[in-house]
Amino acid sequence: MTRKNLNLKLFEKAYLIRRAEEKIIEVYDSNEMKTPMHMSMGEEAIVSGVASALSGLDLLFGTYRSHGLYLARSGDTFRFFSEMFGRESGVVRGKGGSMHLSDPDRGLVATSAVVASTIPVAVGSAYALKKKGTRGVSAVFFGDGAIDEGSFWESLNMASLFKLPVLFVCEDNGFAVHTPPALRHGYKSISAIVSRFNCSVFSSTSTDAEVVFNLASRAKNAIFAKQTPAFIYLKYYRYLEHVGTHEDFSAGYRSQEEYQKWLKVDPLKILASKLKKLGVGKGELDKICKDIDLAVERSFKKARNSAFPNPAELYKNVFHEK
Ligand SMILES: Cc1ncc(C[n+]2csc(CCOP(=O)(O)OP(=O)(O)O)c2C)c(N)n1
Repeated sequence: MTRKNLNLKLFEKAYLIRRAEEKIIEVYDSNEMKTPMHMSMGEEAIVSGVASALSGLDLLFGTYRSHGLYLARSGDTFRFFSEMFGRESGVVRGKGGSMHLSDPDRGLVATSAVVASTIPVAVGSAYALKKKGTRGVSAVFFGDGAIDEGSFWESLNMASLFKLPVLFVCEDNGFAVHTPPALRHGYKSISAIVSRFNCSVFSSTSTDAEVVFNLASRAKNAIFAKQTPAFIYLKYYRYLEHVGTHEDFSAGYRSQEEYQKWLKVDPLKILASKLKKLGVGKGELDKICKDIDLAVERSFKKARNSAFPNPAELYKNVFHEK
């Protein structure tokens, strides 16, 4: 793929994620969407970059902040919005909401509201991939807060010991809810500690999706070349509050100035200006955006008018079936 085509693909994914979340913001305060909402705005370079470096053989696992992951993998805004509205046509038939998007048929195995809970599951899946001889990896996305859980370290240890094809993707937005790492960690650098394991470590503070794509591609190659797991440490800035669709600068734990700095390197801005340099005209880019806007509008409307699940379905496809 040419650089231009790669950046076009990354832009399309990132723009779709941003537009889909902007649509959520338009209605969320009306309470039609009953699910708690953890927005991913600011994070688009990570999900679109890593997801584009993975293939259909690779499995994905995420957290409650996985709108981008689902959309980057599927591009399916109709099932996405349907899930937010709690409709039968939703990703998990309206029963999971924003925090439990999963689409095993497309390789998105699970996302969960319980911090760090998908990490050991991803390690188990990687064990299965290795046993079956499938040339795929289990890529698991989590925040820096998940590093505070014992299950992360146990999972890293097992993956390193058994030489499993796990791609650990740590998305550090600087806080676990409102608490910075300095108040949570008895060490300075996550990457430095993880690199003491039998695990390849990569890191970047870039919000350029192409940089993330290249890093994830190298990490994936290292998994097979060295027969070890790989860990990618990436920084981003969460634009909105921890849970909800508003800004929260009045909460006092972070500053507007910091936000303004990150806005200058907004992932979409970076991709758009790079595309310009790569010869994509304004008309071409506007057309791409317009087509995505239209698809988002249509699927949003259709989802909003779709049917709720039948109440008789309440206990079907859940943990404890009746
Ligand atoms: C096992 C568990 N403990 C505590 C919580 C409450 N909780 C929800 S989000 C969160 C912070 C997680 O921060 P991080 O992993 O960095 O993710 P981010 O929200 O920054 O994406 C906590 C402690 C939870 N959901 N699960």
